[in-house]
Amino acid sequence: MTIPNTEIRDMFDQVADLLELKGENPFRVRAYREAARVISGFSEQVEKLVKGGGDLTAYRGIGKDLAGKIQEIVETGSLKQLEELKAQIPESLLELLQIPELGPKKIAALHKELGVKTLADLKQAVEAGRVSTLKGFGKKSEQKILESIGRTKKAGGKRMLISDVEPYATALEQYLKDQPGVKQVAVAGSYRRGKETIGDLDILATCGEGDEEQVMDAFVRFEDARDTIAHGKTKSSVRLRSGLQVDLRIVPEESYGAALHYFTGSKAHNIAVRKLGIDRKYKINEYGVHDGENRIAGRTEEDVYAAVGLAFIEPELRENMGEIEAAQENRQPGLITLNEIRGDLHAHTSRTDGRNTLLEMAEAARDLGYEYLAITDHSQKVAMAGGMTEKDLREHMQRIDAVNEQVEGITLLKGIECDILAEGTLDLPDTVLKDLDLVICSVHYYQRLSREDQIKRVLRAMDSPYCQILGHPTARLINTREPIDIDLEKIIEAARERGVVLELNAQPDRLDLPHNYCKMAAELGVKIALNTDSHSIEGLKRMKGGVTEARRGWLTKADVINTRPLGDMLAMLRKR
Ligand code: DGT
Ligand code: CA
Ligand code: CA
Ligand code: ZN
Repeated sequence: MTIPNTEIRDMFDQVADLLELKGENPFRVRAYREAARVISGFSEQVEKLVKGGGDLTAYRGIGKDLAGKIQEIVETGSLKQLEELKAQIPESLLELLQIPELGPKKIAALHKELGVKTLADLKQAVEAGRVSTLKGFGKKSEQKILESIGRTKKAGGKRMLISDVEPYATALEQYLKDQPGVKQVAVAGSYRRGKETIGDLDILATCGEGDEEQVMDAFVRFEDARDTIAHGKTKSSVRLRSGLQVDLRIVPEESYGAALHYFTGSKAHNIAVRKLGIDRKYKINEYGVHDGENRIAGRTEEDVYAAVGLAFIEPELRENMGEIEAAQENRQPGLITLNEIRGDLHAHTSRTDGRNTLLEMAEAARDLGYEYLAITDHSQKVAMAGGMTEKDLREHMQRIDAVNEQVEGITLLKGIECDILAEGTLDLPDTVLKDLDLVICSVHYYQRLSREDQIKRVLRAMDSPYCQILGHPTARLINTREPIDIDLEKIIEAARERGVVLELNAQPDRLDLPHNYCKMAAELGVKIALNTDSHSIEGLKRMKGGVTEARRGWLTKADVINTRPLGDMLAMLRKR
């Protein structure tokens, strides 16, 4: 593994940024800036210098303390101080550094004086004219900040949804596999871990000796590539027309497993694995696991894990959220798979805001091999989606009965997605809810209530014996809308007490309940319903993305109610 000077420089710059955001002593901040500057002026590789036993303190601007930190970076690939700082400061605050008008000092002031935590907060504060009331900001700078916020979004500053990235990843993988000389191809990085959003694609390949150049040439000629950012023999990068950056690395076959492991990440997982190596006096990098001069593993990921006493760890678990300990103790979860899903419990039809009829939805679900599909159209409050009154719903229930008579091989369940009103009451009377097979309760309006009012409202809804599933619990829309301000730990606890099932909504921009809370819920014995919330027959196929999020949340078949046959599934719903 080599660490380029630029990477060391960036780490020190980040430390300086973060210290400044924390309002630390300006002299300390300046020392790190100076170190970054000195390193970027080096003409030789810092790593080589350190490994060759060179004395860094001989350089101006580098004292004993910094020399020690450089050594740490060269030896471990990371800097503990930086990781600790990152953990202390909300990630959203770092986004603000994208605004050219704002340095860390100004961001710290915005945070302290106005409570600004995100770009969205900043926009609000500017629009309300609050920013110009602060020292160091004027009306003019307010205007500039507003323009910059607009640009960060448009310039593709946003991470792409994994569902939007998937077609590119699949096409590129196939395209590379089709090139002469290519042996193995894998898309690594956050994509392989199944993260909700993707920063860039990291592709690895192996090929015959001497074929590297033509493979790289083919890569930069990929028809959807807009710009070539770098074009080398072992590493190239392109930007696609969508703005997505793609890196391709060609690695030796004996290093393929080590490289796949390294570039799959996450970084936190890699650091933890490397630590296990250090305990055994091994050095682990993207070329292999080394015992002194000997490479003892690297061809496959399994070998890499085995070298440090671990069973293979599924990519979706690699977030350093306990997977290392689980693999050491051989208590890894048997992660849920798509083919274990027996039905879908949240679907809309053309009666409200869906595109397809009951019959079309039923046949499509049957063709997916499902045993059941719950029809859960909207209740009256959601008027713009054609939400139903009690009378409407009773008519709809009759139509569902009729389709059940007509279609073989699938059972439609009579359900509703009942809106949770502002005060936490349900949008339809108990008299009709009691006649349904299944009731999902969801928040659609009043998303900006205070934390206190929001939790009170949702808990009240959950108190109703008819609330069997809590739909999309945070109401977040990834990249578009923040989650409602609510204490999810309390919601999970309440679900446990009342026997309410929590939904993991599989819509690509929802993925709600988020994976870390899925894990928490399952640990407390709260069951999950994995639903597409589809509004069309195509939407029913979105289950796969939900399964990925479920896997990231450590869920097994046993945690998810719609892996069960119909009777068993219904028996797991709250009695009323
Ligand atoms: P992204 O692209 O932001 O969605 O997230 P990733 O996880 O794909 O991150 P990326 O593309 O920056 O790097 C790919 C993988 O390479 C990352 O998951 C772990 C590994 N990696 C990158 N930088 C470092 C590093 O400084 N130290 C270690 N240990 N691993 C790193
Ligand atoms: Ca990436
Ligand atoms: Ca990358
Ligand atoms: Zn819905």
